[in-house]
Amino acid sequence: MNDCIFCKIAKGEIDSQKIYEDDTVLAFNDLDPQAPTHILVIPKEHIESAKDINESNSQVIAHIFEVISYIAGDLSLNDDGFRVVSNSGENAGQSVNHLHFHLLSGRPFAWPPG
Ligand code: DGP
Repeated sequence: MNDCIFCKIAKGEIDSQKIYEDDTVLAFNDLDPQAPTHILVIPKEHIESAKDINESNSQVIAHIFEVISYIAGDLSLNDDGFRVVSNSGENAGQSVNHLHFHLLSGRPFAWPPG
């Protein structure tokens, strides 16, 4: 999508601090970190949010979780743990309409979320 920030980041048109990249997935540091580790993991193709996951694109979602597991191991997040969050829609606080998974670690997280 032309006016989508995360599409531009995926294409390299906007800089990001990359953590991981392959043909279909990109992981980069969040601009406004909410924890010592706060990484966004996105599909390079434009999918608006979790509401748009279906059998035509779910392969990349499965791959995103493989990537999350790889990053967690690579950055030694497994001992203390981590949280994966995807906000979908207004009430959940989604502010960028390109599906993304927040990978958060480095401090305790409350449950239930606010
Ligand atoms: P959400 O509120 O769940 O839609 O999360 C969007 C996140 O994206 C938010 O934590 C801030 C981050 N973000 C927004 N614009 C940029 C950007 O241009 N670069 C980076 N690295 N992160 C961004």
